Amino acid sequence: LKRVADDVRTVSERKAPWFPRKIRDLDRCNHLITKFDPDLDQDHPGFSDKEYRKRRTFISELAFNYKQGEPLPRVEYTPEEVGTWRQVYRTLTSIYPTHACRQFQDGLQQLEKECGYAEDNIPQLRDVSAFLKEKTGFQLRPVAGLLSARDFLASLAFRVFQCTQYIRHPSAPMHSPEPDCCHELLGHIPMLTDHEFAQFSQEIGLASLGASDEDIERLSTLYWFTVEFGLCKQNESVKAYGAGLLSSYGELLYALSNEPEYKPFNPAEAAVQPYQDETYQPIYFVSESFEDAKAKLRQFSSTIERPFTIRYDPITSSLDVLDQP
Ligand code: HBI
Ligand code: FE
Repeated sequence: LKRVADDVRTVSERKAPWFPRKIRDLDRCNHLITKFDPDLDQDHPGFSDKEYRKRRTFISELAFNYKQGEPLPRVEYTPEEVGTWRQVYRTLTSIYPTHACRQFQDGLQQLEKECGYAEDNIPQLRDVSAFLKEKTGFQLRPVAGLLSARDFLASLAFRVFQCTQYIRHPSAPMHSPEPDCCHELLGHIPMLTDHEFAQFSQEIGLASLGASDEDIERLSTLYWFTVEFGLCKQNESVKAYGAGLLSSYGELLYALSNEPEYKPFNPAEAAVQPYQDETYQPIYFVSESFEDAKAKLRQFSSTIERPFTIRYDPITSSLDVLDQP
């Protein structure tokens, strides 16, 4: 009898998973996925490098000990780390003029002028966060590695971007199996200086709060094909805006070659498209514009069933949760 009763429960009776309601609750959104951890993954380029792993532990501790509202920790990078950054920075910036979308290039130019972006300097999260806060209201918090999709998306709802602060292993400067500061600072941050894109990111986050595991999986796939691997039309041509592309020289060239298949961006389709996290994507979605992508995302989000409505209050950085009638 009980099972029958469970099955006929309506959406409004189902218990939603816990979610943060105020920005300080993000201190509890720190569940890591250990898939690519150099201490546990034998294929990680840093697996057998004791010094590298020690360094990683030190930088991880900064993130684990961080509490919302504290000044972001500064890291003094070693000449070897800066050397890795330089190699990545040089290679990628050489193809941005032809491959990156306009918003990305504008953002990067401002960051070079105001935030210490340069080939001989790894920018500090504290400076970048202060800059973004003034531009689009986004701020950063340090994270020790790959976060669970639920926690990662939840932070976007508060315009908080969780950022790793370590750098990839020097033996593989052009590739990293996990997010690192090259991916965050070069791939993600320039786009977060754009208002439309910032809003798009926050809306994926808001849609994720209290969602079922299945819906989190769909939203995280949608995030993958937009924020990570998205392309967009720009003056008759196609350019990249996804951070996974803009932080990977090889895939950025490949994505804009005539090899992969393109599909027009459609959230319902992108949310269930199988994807690759080990090799290049066989399929990319092309948005008309960020305005258009945002409108389509809103439409899609409204199909996610939740027993409440959420409104974000930017004055207090907290959520109003309203029960539906
Ligand atoms: N964690 N640190 C970190 N950085 C990301 O870019 C990231 C993440 N966790 C999940 C994730 N990205 C996405 O691929 C989606 O699953 C949300
Ligand atoms: Fe990313």
